[in-house]
Amino acid sequence: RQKLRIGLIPADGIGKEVIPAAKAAIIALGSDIPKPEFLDLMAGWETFTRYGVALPEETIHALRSDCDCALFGSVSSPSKKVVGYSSPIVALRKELDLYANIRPVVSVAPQAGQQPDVDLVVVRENTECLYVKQEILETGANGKEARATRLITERASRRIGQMAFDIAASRPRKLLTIIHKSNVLSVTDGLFRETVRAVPSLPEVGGIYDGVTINEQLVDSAVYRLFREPQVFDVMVAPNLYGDILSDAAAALVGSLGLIPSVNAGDDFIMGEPVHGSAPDIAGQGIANPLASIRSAALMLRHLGYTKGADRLDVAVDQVIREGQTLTPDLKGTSTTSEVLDAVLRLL
Ligand code: NAD
Ligand code: K
Ligand code: MN
Repeated sequence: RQKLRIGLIPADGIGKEVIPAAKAAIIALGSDIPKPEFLDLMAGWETFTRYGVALPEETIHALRSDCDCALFGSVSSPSKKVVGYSSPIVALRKELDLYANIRPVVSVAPQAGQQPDVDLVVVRENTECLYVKQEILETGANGKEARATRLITERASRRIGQMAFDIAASRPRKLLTIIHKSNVLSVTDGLFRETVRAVPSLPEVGGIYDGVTINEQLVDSAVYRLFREPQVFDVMVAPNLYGDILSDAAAALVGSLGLIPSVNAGDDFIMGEPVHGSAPDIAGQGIANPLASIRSAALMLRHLGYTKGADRLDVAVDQVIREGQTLTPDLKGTSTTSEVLDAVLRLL
C-alpha cells in the first residue's frame, strides 16, 4: 500500500494535546509504515456547543470512505443530561461496529527483556450492556423512578468471546478469565458467561482454542485480586461497564491512566484511543501524558500489520519510562507533554 490514511479526532480537553503527539510519533516512523496522510475530523462537546451535533455526519462518512484507521482523543461528556447531546465515542463504536475495546495494561520492567510484573489485557465488549443508553424516568409511588436496560446478546458475547480467545491463544500464558456477576445477574451476565465459555466448542472454531485455559471471576473480587495479585491475570474478557471500570483500576496498578492505550476493533476498521478521558483538571496546561496516545498509535499500527513501526514506538515509550528522566506530573515528573514527546522522538 502506498499511503496510510489516518483520521484524527482529538475531540476535547487533553485529547487536543495528546493526539498531535501521537501524530508526530507516527510521522517519525518514516519508511517503516506507508506514508501517513492525516484527516482532521470533528467530534465532541466543543463540536456540539458550536454546531449542535456531537458527531457530525461528515466525520462518520470520512471515517467510512476516506480512512484506513483512526485515532480518537477524549471527549468531555457532561454529567447532566443535555438535550440533543449524546457521547460521540459511544456512538462511533456503534456506528462503525467497533465491537471490541482491547486494553493492554503492562508495567515496564526495570530492564528491557525482563518480565513485567503486570502484563494483562482487558477485552471489553464495546457495543451493549448499559451503554445502549435506554434509560427512562417515570414518576411513581416512590417519587421519580429511573430505569435502564442492560442488553446482553448472544451474538455480541460470542464475537467478543472469540476475540478474547484469539488474543489469549496468541499469548505465552494462554489464560482467559471471564468477568461477570452471574451470582446476582444470572440472566444477563449468565448469558455472557455461558456464551463466552461455549466459544471453544463452536463447530467453526474446530479446536484452535484447546490450549487456552478458561477461568472466571466475579467482577468485584476481580478488582480485589487485581490489586493484590495482578500476575494471576492474562486476558480478561468483560461486558462493557465492568470492562470500563476494570481497566481504569488496572491503570492505577502501573502508575497512571496516562499510560494505558486501547484500540476499538471491528472486523473492518480499527480506531486507537487512550483509555483516559479529557482530564479537565489538567487540560490546557501542556502537562498531559502523551504516552497512552502514542501507545494507542502503536496498537493501531500493530493491528494493521505494521509490526516494525509499532515495535519502534513501544520500545521508545518503554525506554522513556524506564529512564524516568522525562515524565509528566502524573508519573511524579516535572516534564511537559512536548518534552515527553521529544524524548520519544529522540529514541525513534
Ligand atoms: P479522566 O480520565 O479524564 O481523568 C481522571 C484522572 O486521570 C484525572 O485526575 C486526570 O488528570 C488524570 N489523567 C487522565 N489522563 C491523563 C493523562 N494523559 N495525563 C495525565 N493525567 C491524566 O476521567 P474523568 O475525570 O472521570 O472524566 C473527565 C471527562 O472525560 C468527563 O467528561 C468524561 O465524560 C470524559 N471521558 C471520556 C472518555 C472518552 O473519551 N472515551 C473516557 C473517560 C472519560
Ligand atoms: K479516550
Ligand atoms: Mn472509561
